[in-house]
Amino acid sequence: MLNVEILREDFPILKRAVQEGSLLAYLDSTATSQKPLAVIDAMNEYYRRSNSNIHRGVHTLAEEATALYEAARDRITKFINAVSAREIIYTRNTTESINLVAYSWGRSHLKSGDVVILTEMEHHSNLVPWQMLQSELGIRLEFIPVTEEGLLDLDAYRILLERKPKLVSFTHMSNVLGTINPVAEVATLAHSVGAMVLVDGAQSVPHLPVDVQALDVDFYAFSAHKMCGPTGIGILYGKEEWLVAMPPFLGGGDMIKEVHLHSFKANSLPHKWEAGTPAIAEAVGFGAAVDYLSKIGMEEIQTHEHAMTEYALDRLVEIPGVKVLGPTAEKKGGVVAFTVNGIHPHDVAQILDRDGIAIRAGHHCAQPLHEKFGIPASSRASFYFYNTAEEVDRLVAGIYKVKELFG
Ligand code: 7TS
Repeated sequence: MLNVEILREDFPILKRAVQEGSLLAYLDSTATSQKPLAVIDAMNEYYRRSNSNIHRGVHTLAEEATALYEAARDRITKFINAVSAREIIYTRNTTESINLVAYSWGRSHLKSGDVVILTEMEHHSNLVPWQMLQSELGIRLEFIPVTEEGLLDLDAYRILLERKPKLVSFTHMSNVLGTINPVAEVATLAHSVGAMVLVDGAQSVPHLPVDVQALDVDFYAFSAHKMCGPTGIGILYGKEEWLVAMPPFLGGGDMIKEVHLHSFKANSLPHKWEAGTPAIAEAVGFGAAVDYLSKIGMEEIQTHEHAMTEYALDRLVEIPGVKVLGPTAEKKGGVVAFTVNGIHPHDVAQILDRDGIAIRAGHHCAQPLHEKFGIPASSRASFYFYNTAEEVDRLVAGIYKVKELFG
């Protein structure tokens, strides 16, 4: 069992009063998580003590900065059980990681008529890069349907596989429905027809144990800022053989071995994929975040969030006119999107904010999924290990208040 009250002490922002003196109830970690002192202090200390550019100086600070940057990569490698740090590429975020694959692998491996399979529950980050290739190269996009319950329709997927896709790209966990998809099963089926597999792990790596070797995926993308780390840095995991073979994404300093007026030789992994001065302090903060999460334990985090989700679902179904999207707690993570009959999600969020309760409203960058369910938008509460049952109670009381205000 997590000692949530003790863990909350690590997050200065959770002590903040917002709006008319109400204590913050932060129920929006799906958008971005809050940051513990361990991360804030690591970045602060880096700037105070070791700030320098990396991989290019011989002076002490340059060596320290390089060591810190690479030590963080080593921790991230272990955290998702990659084979080696050469498979861990720093990017800006999940979005950039997916764009890197679309740009480099997509443009060198796909041609007109090739099929790429996505799902109806994707974040725009895993839709638009492929739509861009659709217009540019004439690839064909197919979508695994989402059932009424909010699960992937695997029977329909098996039929889609008969079209011999080149790639299957899908989210590990939906940022709206909370659905946790059977990644290993989807990947095995994809590989059986020779397709590559890319997984959007933006919502899974922060909330459950992830082992990329056990899942046997080709690419896996995630962001630091949703897992207690800073904004501006993310990861693309890729199997070494693909990362070696693919043409570079961005060209410039650090990603080269040698450059002549008319040619260049790309650097070895992982540096081939990191052109220009990277987010060094952010990498240091990312490493501290991974240490922090590892110390708590990803299983424990998942168990706590499951309990929160179960409790929230129980309480929300009590409220007349409230409809929750997605499956039961057993099949999802700590994301609870809902509608309140006759009241716009933005009004729900705005009124909750008056009592310090932070939730998100809108289509959550998953507009096609909302279209599928015939709604323009939803309200969404999401949980992390620092959330409490009392905050769920405040959410529920807040929704009753919203209903009262709107008659
Ligand atoms: N994929 C999923 C499943 C996501 O939830 C998000 C962000 C992204 C990709 C993009 O991550 P980024 O770090 O590149 O921006 N999701 C959300 C959200 O649900 N509310 O705000 C951001």
